[in-house]
Amino acid sequence: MCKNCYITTPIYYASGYVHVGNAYTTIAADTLARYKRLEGKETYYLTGMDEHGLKIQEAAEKQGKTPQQLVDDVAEHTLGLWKHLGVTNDGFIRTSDPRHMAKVSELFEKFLASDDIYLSEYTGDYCVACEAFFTKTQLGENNTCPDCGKPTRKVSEQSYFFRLKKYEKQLLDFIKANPDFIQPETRRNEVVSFIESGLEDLCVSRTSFSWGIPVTSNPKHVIYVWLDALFNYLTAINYDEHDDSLYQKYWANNKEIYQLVGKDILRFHAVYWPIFLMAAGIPINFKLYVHGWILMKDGKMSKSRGNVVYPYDVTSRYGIDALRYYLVKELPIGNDGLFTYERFFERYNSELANDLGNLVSRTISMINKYFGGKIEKGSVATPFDKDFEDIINDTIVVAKEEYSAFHLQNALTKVWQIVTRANKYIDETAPWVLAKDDAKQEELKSVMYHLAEALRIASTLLAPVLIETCPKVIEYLGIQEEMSVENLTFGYEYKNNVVSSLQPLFKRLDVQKELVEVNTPKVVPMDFKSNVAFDDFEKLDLRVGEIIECKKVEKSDKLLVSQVQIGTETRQIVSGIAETYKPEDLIGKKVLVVVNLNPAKIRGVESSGMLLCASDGKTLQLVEISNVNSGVKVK
Ligand code: ME8
Repeated sequence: MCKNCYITTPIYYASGYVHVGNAYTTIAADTLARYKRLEGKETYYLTGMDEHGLKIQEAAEKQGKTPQQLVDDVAEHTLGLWKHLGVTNDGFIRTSDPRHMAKVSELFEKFLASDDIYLSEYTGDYCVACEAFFTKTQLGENNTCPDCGKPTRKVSEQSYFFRLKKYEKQLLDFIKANPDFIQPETRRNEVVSFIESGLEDLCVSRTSFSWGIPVTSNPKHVIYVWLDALFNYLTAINYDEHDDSLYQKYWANNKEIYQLVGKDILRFHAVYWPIFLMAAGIPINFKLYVHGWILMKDGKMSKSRGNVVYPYDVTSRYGIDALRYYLVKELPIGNDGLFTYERFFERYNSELANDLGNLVSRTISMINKYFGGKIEKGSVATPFDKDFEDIINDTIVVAKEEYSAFHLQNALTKVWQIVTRANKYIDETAPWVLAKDDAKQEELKSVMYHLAEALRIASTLLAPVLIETCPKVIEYLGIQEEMSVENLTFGYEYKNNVVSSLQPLFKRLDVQKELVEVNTPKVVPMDFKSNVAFDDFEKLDLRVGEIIECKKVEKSDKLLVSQVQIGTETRQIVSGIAETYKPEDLIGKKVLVVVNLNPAKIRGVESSGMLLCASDGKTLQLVEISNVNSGVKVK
């Protein structure tokens, strides 16, 4: 059996913050990675950020940031979130990393040299949100994107193309020879019929924007974001570097590679990615595991619908385990799941607080009460012991298979059989009755031992999901060894006493009260940045400026370029305010300007300073001032 395991999530678009829907892939991958480590596998878990492309460039313009500032902010936020959610990634690749960029440039040139990429002219319908062209037959009503439903735009440009068609047969043969390459099977069938309907060569460069990896031999082109992004899975582990030991270990000589993706990005991973690998002569060693979406009552979670729930909204009140548990339990393999607070509270109360939480506190308190905290096997069995033991041992086998097949929901459901069976076992054996009968002490011991074993085994198997709760239960049972599923079986010898008292693991929620709470607009604590010294503040030079000229930046819906009079000087400043202001409305306005920011090029236009705006992300207003001459200091 292979000792190494490589697990990847798609790299997240750095255009905005992660919500509970797209957090799913990372939590699911973390669950799998934690499980594989429990199996004793050397596991490398990679996630990261997708930082190039028009989508990012436009999001940055909208926020009045440079793309680099935006991706730095989002990457920092996302890393903080993963840490908060207990995500145990080993690598975090960012596509703006110079090492990644250099390798993708090299690969592009290699594809040009091998004639896998050629130059031609392209006109097509492009979706900015998905960074993808679509053919007429793929488009939705009114030329909308078939994936996200947003309007597409016509884009026409001289472009490089990748010869996908050339690899059509080779890819089909590969998929047919490797039936488990794409899972579940429904997704595999979808991919096969997509390929059988005929592949078209893929446009792999853009000239209409600049935020991306330039083509080395023709730098007015930037490399298509998917060609750039997909190679993250290899550049992150030092593919083709001087020291490529990680690549050798986790890719070249490894057959246990899980690439997890949501169904929206199936085509990119099941068609383009293997073809890129074939062209580059890199083995296709991975298997693709495709999951569905977490939906809200009114459809997919999206900012424009206003139905977004962020992970912190949930974890700040109900804890990390509750969110992880809900998401993993909610998504059946191959289908979509739902996020509603009603459902979340229902699961929290019935499964976490009642089934598991109560089982733990009842078991520990009975072991204390009847045997002073000691767990012993007991020489006389009750009539229910054998059946209970069989269920536990069977669960171990099945849950392990389910985890490894990335059937996470099934794994949880299976382990829960131990929990529900244990609660039933308490009712069947009625330990409080046995306790009153001196002749039944050995049976009582056996009951307590079985319950402890149920908790030990269930906690070990649930540890990849309930990352805070399970280690606590193991500690409550007095077990000091590291958890492992390698030789997990009924029959542990307990050496230490259980803890003498414990706090409830999950406090029952008052559903009505919580529903009011989550539906009441929050008094959100102000996310002030940390303090700076006065000296640092003084480094900023803020002045009054008067806009004397203003026009739109070419090919941009969001940017205006203004000439701003600041005392005796005139500055050119680019601002992301075109959706709120017409150029002619700004002439004569007196505004506040940061004059000593390093000059930057935004969409190729030099900008030397920044106009201050108040913005909540939806509306925006320039900070104006009157009765003060331009050039005057603001302090
Ligand atoms: O797709 N429910 O990034 P991303 C479940 N940058 N999963 C969801 C979801 C939902 N409601 N919404 C999104 C990208 N996802 C590209 C990947 S890889 C070379 C480039 C999943 O930030 C989505 O399917 O839009 C993907 O797996 C992950 O969230 C990141 O999505």
